[in-house]
Amino acid sequence: MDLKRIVILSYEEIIERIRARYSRANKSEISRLQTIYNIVTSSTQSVEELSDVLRGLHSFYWKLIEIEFNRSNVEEALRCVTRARRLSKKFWEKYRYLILASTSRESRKVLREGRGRILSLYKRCRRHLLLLKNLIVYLQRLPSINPEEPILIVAGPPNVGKSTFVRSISTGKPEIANYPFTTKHITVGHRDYGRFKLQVIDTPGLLDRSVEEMNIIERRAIAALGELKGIILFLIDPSDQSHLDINRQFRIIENIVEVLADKPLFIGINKVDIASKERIEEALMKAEELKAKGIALNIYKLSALNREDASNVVDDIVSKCKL
Ligand SMILES: Nc1nc2c(ncn2[C@@H]2O[C@H](COP(=O)(O)OP(=O)(O)OP(=O)(O)O)[C@@H](O)[C@H]2O)c(=O)[nH]1
Ligand SMILES: [Mg+2]
Repeated sequence: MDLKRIVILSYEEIIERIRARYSRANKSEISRLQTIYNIVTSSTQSVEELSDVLRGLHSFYWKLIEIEFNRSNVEEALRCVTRARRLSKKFWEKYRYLILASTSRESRKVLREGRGRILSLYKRCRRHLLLLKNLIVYLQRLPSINPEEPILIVAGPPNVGKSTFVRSISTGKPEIANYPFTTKHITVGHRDYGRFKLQVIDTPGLLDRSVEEMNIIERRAIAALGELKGIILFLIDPSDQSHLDINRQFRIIENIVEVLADKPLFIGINKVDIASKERIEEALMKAEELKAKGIALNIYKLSALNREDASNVVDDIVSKCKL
């Protein structure tokens, strides 16, 4: 999507622009009204392009928009601005005619009325214009993901090493820190396999609660897990660094099984360099249960800090999924 050229001004910015242009010239009433009409039109022109972009947007991006902005608010905003554009054209045509038909004394009054009617259309859209302006900035910052190309989604509880894994095996450079919810947004890195580029998606951590109870940060991860046709690597942390015990970490998988639908799921028992043997065994047993039930396709023991380890995992997943 090409959003770089799309700009929508807020109501205040539109007024500011009109003021700057208005004070410059000693113009006739007609050209003053034309200036106003031209400015409101050009400042909101992108609303049509934005509508086109939104119409073609993949459901993953729509899910994210829903989380941040609420879909009906976006649709209402588009309707409001589109209506203002349509009606301001009518008013411009009407008042241009009225100015032409009036005496020079009347024409000032007619101009004032025409300007008032055009501007009040946009004033009514004040909060909608702001929403669309923010939406464009938000869309411009979203990672570019091609839903048709292979995707590996790295998910799991907070602080288990998801970002470390993504950094180890791809061009992605997500922030890493030893506390939960370091990652707050979806990011993407790439891993080149020659015949294709694997898109590796880092997601925010999930807690063991129902999807309905999840906060906005977790729901961003759910948007990726639910809407992208990807392979999932779910990481588990059996070390003492984990904030959730092993049972609770595995419960997350049960909670999101429906979201995952039939996507291939792999389990990575991470941080084996610092976890105790007993806890690794405990995690392995849990993972084996999921494998026996056909929920997980394969299980890996790894340390995401070790690039070779992490690379072997992703290469095996790619070959098992015949990408
Ligand atoms: N010893 C060891 N530490 C690891 C390993 N993987 C990650 N860590 C450490 O675990 C901490 C959390 O790593 P992150 O990669 O930020 O974890 P995350 O899952 O992305 O965390 P959130 O984004 O907060 O959900 C960091 O201090 C990492 O250095 C590992 O395999 N071994
Ligand atoms: Mg992270």
